[in-house]
Amino acid sequence: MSLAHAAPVLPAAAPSALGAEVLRGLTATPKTLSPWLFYDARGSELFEKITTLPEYYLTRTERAIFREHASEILATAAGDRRLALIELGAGTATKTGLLLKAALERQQSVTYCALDVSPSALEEARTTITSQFPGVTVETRVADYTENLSAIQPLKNSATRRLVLYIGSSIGNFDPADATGLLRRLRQRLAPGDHILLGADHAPGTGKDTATLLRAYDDASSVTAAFNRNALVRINRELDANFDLHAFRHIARWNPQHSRMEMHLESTRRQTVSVAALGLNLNFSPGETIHTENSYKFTPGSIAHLLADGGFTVTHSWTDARRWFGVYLASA
Ligand code: AVJ
Repeated sequence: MSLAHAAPVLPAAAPSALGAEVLRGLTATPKTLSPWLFYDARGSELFEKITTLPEYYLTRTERAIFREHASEILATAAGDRRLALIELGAGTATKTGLLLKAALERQQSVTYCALDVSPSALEEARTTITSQFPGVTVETRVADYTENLSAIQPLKNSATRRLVLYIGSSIGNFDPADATGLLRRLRQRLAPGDHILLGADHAPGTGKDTATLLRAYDDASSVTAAFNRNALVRINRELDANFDLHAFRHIARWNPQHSRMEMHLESTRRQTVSVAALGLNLNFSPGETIHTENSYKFTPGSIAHLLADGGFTVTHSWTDARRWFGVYLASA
């Protein structure tokens, strides 16, 4: 059959998850993009670099808490049972080693189930953990834990308790209602006596000033700025857009009403950007921003409240000497 007279083929509307998100977010007022967009290969690399910046205290502070308290954390979660560990958004699982080591000091073998959307990160996690800790059986699940927690199945052996690791302040990316929803869905998959270990960054107040937070999200070497702009780099490449990277400024601001750090990309001038793959033309006025990320900051009270809404009870918490970061153990 000849196609010579067939109707012209129109570009499929938003064929990909990225296309759907760009269509939704950049045609909204105000313009927004979801932070998951940052994490292509380059963005994941930039984030890894952020975690080693002098200004980004979060990763090293949480690691120091684990270094000091891992045995106590594991002992408290275990009680008189064996533990199985599950990690949400495991990534390459660089901080998890400290907890696995402490688990292996209590029991000869440990199963560790790592969930992440990135197959390559999970393979890296498997390789490092199995070589470092022969006693750990690594299971990996490629899954978006915000949509699918089916990797977490009831245990056949009731002598084992589960400890779900949700560390690194990842919870901070969710609005309170979404965070509560996620915790509730997780709670449904757990049994009484199972625990969640939640790492949360603390709001400014006693011991931490707002300037410390602003520096953590707007570092002197501009790695965070590059991480933020990477959302546009990715849209240019994957959706054939023409964002001028020099015409969008990285902004980090503290929002005290919502107790969150925000990242935006601010248009430095009036401009029109085309996203060819979506057949979209976007107008920006000078100073208009794309809101790219929220990072909620907590107090011990607000975390206890959030966990309670999710069906968990905080039993113990640990922090650093400056109280900049908190690690919260809560029972199902
Ligand atoms: C990976 C969500 C915990 O919010 O601090 C780092 C991401 N954004 N610098 C955070 C991020 C800017 C990070 N989380």
